Amino acid sequence: MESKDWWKKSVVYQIYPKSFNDSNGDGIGDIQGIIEKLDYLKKLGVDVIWLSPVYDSPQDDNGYDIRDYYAIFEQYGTMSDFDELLTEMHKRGLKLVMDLVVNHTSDEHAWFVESRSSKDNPYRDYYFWRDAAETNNWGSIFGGPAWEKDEETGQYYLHLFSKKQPDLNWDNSAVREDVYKMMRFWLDKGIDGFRMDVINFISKNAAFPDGPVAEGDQYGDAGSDFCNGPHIHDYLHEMNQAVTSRYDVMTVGEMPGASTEDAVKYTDPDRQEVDMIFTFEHMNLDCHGDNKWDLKPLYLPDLKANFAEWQSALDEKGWNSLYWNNHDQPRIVSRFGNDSEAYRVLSAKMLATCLHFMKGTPYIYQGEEIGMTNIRFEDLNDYRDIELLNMYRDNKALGWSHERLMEAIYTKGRDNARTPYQWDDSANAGFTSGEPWLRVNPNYQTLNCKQALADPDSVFYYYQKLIALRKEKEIMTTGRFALLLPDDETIFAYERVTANEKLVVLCNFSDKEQQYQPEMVTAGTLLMHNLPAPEIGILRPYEAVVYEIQQ
Ligand code: TEU
Ligand code: CA
Repeated sequence: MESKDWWKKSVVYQIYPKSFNDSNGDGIGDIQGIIEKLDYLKKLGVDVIWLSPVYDSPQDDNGYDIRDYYAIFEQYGTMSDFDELLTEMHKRGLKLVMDLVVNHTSDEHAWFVESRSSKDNPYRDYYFWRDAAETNNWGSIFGGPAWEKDEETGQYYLHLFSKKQPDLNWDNSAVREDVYKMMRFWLDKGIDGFRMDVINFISKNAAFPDGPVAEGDQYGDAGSDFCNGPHIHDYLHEMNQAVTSRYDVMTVGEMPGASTEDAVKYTDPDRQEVDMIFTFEHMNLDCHGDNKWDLKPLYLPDLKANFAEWQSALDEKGWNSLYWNNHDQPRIVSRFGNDSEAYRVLSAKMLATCLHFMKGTPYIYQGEEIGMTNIRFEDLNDYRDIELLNMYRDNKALGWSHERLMEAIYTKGRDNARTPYQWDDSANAGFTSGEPWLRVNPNYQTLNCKQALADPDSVFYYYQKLIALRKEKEIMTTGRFALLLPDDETIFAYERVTANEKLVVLCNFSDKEQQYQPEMVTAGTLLMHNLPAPEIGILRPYEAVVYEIQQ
């Protein structure tokens, strides 16, 4: 019998359906396309698939704007395609975690269509409606004000994301009950859990006070007036007790702005809220403040210190997710590695080593396992993501040069992660026989899954080994983390310790040879390495080594 916390030993693979595999030539990935690739995912060795939203949606935010929680987006397929996917996954021992997007719906959702129709409609309070004087100075994360005037009733509705993503009013128990009912519908189909979209935003201070406006900003900082808001723990506990605790499932909450103190509360099993969360702190170290587009180089000791803080904060109680990539983040080999011809494969393996030997559940984003890279499309019209297109518009108006704007997009744009999966060197990387919805990265001729599967030294087989090792080495799940060489600016070193053994992990994040004290690994046996014949005390450019030491 599988243990209740099977997710502590699992490796999760995220599929962004629009870009994964197109089975019918319309240029859009789909569910049948995913089914075609399940044997590939089984070969990789992952245990769980996190599937980004496949629900009916007008696709304003690529499915994170849901129009009908009980239907499949027609270009992804049908409900019977979904049922087939779930059956085929379970046949292969793969679990399916769906994306739960309930901070907001699409403005085309029936609830919002009703709600906006009149002030006394029974669904009016499913969303936040206010007269002009009662709105506040918050901005939308996708640019512009967070309040949109609706001509029908002359009131404004709140949208933390796009105008087509109105925020649900979780203070209304009818909203909560409708969400729980929908969750049970999917859980009763047999899915194995939920990734919960910006779930720590669902509780707002409904007085909507203005937030302080930082120097140079246009909108107020909401602080805990929507991020980790007033009733967030009550609502997550209620959801746990009413729904998720009644199934053998995993839950991971996406939580921008959550600190380690917050995370201990959210993931402490005694509090019965969620199993783990996605932190954003390590993803906000290569920018000034919290403006991802205001670029600054990563200072490795900052990254090390942040991981160490999260590893120790959740060591006794709670659980970490571990990720470099997802559909909102640029590709890690281009971001913290080196995607040049000389170092792409090597640095991708180094980054994988650095992450997968930490304590927590690792998440692999589609293409990360073959070292897919960022793109640099010259023409802004080749981009599709609402967030980066709005940023270009807004910051151009603030005087940013085209060059600075494009560099920000090349470095941080979400489309970096959303270019079609590169299956092989045929037209459109084998993703589609039609016109892809987003251009394929031009490097697909040499960087693709077919090539990786044919090369025993590829990033793919390195990930396959890392994933297999997690099943074999209990210490990867239970060992206590301790950071080593905290001030070193090029080596990320740490150890994992149990009563009778330890692992020492050393990763060179630079393109120069580095040295370390040989006694750090004496009497150790080499467990993992990304270059042949490592020399103790020396790390070649982007070299990663892991030693196992009995104690
Ligand atoms: O993302 C939450 C979120 O805040 C992101 O927008 C992130 O901060 C930003 O994109 C960093 O580049 C979730 C989903 O993952 C994202 O795809 C959605 O756009 C967003 O919520 C709204 O549903
Ligand atoms: Ca398709």
